[in-house]
Amino acid sequence: MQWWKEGVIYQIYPRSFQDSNGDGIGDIPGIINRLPEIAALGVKAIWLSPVYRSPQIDNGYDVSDYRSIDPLFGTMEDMERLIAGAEKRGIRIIMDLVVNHTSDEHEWFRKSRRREEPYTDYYIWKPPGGRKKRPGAASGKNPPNNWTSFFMEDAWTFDEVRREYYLHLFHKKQPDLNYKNPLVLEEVQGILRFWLDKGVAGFRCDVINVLWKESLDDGKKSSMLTGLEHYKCREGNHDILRRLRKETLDPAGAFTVGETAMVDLAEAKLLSDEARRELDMVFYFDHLEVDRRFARFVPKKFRAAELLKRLAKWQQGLSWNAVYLENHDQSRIVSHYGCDAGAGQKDSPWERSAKILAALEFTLRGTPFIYQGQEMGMTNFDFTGFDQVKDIETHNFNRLLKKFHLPLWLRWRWLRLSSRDNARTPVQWSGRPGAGFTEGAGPPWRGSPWLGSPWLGINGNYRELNYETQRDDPGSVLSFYKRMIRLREQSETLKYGAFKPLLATGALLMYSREDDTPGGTGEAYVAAFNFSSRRVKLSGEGRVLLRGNVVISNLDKHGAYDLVPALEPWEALVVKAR
Ligand code: ISL
Ligand code: CA
Repeated sequence: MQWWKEGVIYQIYPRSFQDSNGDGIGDIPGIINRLPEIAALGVKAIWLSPVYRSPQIDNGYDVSDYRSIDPLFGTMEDMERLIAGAEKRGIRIIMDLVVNHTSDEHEWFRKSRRREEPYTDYYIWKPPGGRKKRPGAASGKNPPNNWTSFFMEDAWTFDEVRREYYLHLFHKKQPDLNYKNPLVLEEVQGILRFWLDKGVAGFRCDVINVLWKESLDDGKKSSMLTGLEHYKCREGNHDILRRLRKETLDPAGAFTVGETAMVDLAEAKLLSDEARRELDMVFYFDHLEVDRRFARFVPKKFRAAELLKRLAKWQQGLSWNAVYLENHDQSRIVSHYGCDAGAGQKDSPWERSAKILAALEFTLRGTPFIYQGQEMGMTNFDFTGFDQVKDIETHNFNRLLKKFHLPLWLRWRWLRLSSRDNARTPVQWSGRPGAGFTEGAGPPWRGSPWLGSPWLGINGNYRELNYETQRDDPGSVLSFYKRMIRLREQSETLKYGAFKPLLATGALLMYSREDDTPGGTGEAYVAAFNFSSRRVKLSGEGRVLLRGNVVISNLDKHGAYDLVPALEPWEALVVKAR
């Protein structure tokens, strides 16, 4: 029995979780102070977004020393106290492994740009491009190829010291490591061993499917990422993962979940197939882009039938799923697929739809991940303009859209929905100024420059929507999450049963989870969801399917159910059909 199939994993984005020293930035002592609340949720592990030393260009996903803790977050002793404190509560710690790239302030890069051995080839360096000026290259630039970055910029930067270009699939201060140099893989093995020796249980592996750049040839022009075909899920990448697994991770019994950008089902199967010993599971994005174009950036109409089709594809396509609805890069799911009207209010569309999404997550097959604040229904930010946004991805995309002369109102409409800052506003622990996140001296929100103000604005709905108002309310979103976690833990069918799509029309979707193993219990649950603010009638077929004893209702319905005529607005209903 693998622990990571049995339990729930809680993601913490440290800088927004809990500040303990009044500088307006979350830190590790703050997390330690909140271990009782995390344990009360009933999770089995914490995935910690990066706390390593970093210039913080990409909020820690730009690492300058993998073996030390950034002073913003505390000390190595704090980290060791967190690991020990969590373990005392039966909670494992999973670190964020960011090794597709380092910070340009990492010692390796500082020496590589000076051609100091053995670091000269730790990164991907190339002289300026061919003799003819590359079409489309910015003036004065002559990059080795036409690749673009995930942050909508050139993927190459000319270094004045080495007089060559270096590759960066993200920010120019995040140079990509060169995995064709065997020394790089050895360094990564050393990082893994360092943290495994500290007692961590495994790793969430950042963009772990783009490590191997097969060639540096020009890419096919693409709307999103020119060059992707040369480095996404290449055979060399699989070899790297198998080696890390065989030589370091398996001997330590370590867990891994890969974050695999732009991955398709066939690639995800290869990466997470147990027999191939690469990753235990992967984060894909398909189910969160039902109402989006160009990955998650341009909105389109949400259709429940499309969501069910994509859920079924991955639930039935992979032997095990990482089930998640939020993380530090995604908008808040209650604002995305739910409705955040009446945020913080009892029996509002917000409360119902936050619960409908919890019911969805915990009746899917796979390891559930909860992102900090999701358990209390935190919503997208209430910023009113780009001046309040900190995320570099949002600002870069805004700059790109400006080049295409999109008006400000349209740019803001799109980007306020997709900005990663939606998930990064401070966790709302109480209704007091600073939302219980910080007691900093500065004004309690909007991230003003004074010391002690939160690094990013606190959502103005913190007064009504916060942990304290929900903790002791049996009808709260938080209490509903706790019930879902317990229900799943107690049900082998909800954990391991087969996923079967049943029907989806308009805003209504239904599926079942069944123990159809030979000699199994034959137990089956049927789940029905109304993703709309309108009452939805059930068809004859739907009524027949949704029969049995209620086990989950976000409207507190219970008892035997037969021939249900309709679902109320934002209603989730799960019955034990047999
Ligand atoms: O591809 C994405 C999913 O739509 C992008 O959101 C995301 O940037 C990409 O998957 C990589 O994300 C990870 O690596 C980045 C870092 O900025 C993100 O926070 C991290 O989750 C670079 O380290
Ligand atoms: Ca702090």
